[in-house]
Amino acid sequence: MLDYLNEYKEIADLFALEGETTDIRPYGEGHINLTLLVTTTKKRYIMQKMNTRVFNDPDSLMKNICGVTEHLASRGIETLNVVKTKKGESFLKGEACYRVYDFIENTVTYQAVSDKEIFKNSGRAFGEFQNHLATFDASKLTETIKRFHDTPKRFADFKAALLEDKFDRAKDCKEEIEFILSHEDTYGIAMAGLQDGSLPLRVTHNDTKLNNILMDAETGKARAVIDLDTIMPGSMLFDFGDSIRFGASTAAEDEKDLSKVHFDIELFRAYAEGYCGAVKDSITEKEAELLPYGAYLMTIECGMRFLADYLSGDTYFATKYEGHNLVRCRTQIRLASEMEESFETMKKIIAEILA
Ligand code: ADP
Ligand code: GN1
Ligand code: MG
Repeated sequence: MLDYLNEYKEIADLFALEGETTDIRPYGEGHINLTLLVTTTKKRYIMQKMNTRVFNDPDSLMKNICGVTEHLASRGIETLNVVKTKKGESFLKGEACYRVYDFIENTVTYQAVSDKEIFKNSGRAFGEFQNHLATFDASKLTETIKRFHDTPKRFADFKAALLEDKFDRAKDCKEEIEFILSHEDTYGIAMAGLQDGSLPLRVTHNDTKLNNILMDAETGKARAVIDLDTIMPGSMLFDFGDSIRFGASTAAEDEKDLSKVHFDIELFRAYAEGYCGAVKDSITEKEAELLPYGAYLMTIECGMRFLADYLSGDTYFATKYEGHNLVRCRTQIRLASEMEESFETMKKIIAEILA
């Protein structure tokens, strides 16, 4: 294994850390940044090599993060604390870019959850997070990835990857391709609503999967929403939907055995209770009506993104083996098709919760 301490100590030493660095090792299950746990003689930190291919304007990205975290901290909400470089910068700029956060201790992240209470707590926390962002001045935010949840655009990107079929992989995933192609008429509803104003544009997190929230290791209550790279204007459907996509599943996002992967309506109910309870004063009728669709949309969108990346040779999401993105795509398709069957039940649940 790579000697991470040796490889990254010089970089860690450029940050204003307390104590002497004694250990550096990879940490977590994120797909985008290289996340390292740095231990010093005094405390622990998270150091990330920022993915500047995905986020190509790190200055604006860190300005967003500093703005949002200061906004939250000034309201007494636990959030990421950016540790500056010894020169006083919010991140280290160079051929590669790095940033450091305090490690938030006594917390856990889940890759899958069967405990309804924990999932409900995460729903409440993401809903409350949404409320806190409502008072953040959106004009201060840069859109870090343009058209991030513009599903028709994602579909066009998918079709371009399919047309190119750079690695001759399309032949191995005909069924998955067919599923994505055959659902085209369902992709435009959220964008159309944002464009005609019938869905409000809000400041949203946009990547609300369960491992982007730190839960208290003892109480199971949510402590802090993390991974703030994608905070930008969006729809509530995106935040609600992405949480359901990842968390209301009976298996991990990359479970190979599809017989274990199901959309769990009781987990959906638990999350919806937490989330809707928190946003009940601001959610519009149309948003409430479309929350189930948001869950389906984020799931199939993610499926087409995984499949497009598989077809393009796995250049976007971090993968652990060949075919990892295809495995991920298959779980998303399984979930999306089960959600399609459950729309009426989901709608009923949301209506009951908001009644
Ligand atoms: P990515 O964008 O690659 O998903 P994240 O910022 O989500 O990167 O970090 C990856 C993982 O590292 C998270 O899922 C979480 O488990 C852990 N993590 C990140 N920041 C912290 C922190 N400040 N304290 C504790 N754990 C953290
Ligand atoms: C990525 O950064 P991470 O691992 O929390 C991705 C999300 C996907 C998710 C799928 C910036 O999230 O959009 O839904 O993987 N983030 C980015 O697991 O593309
Ligand atoms: Mg993450």
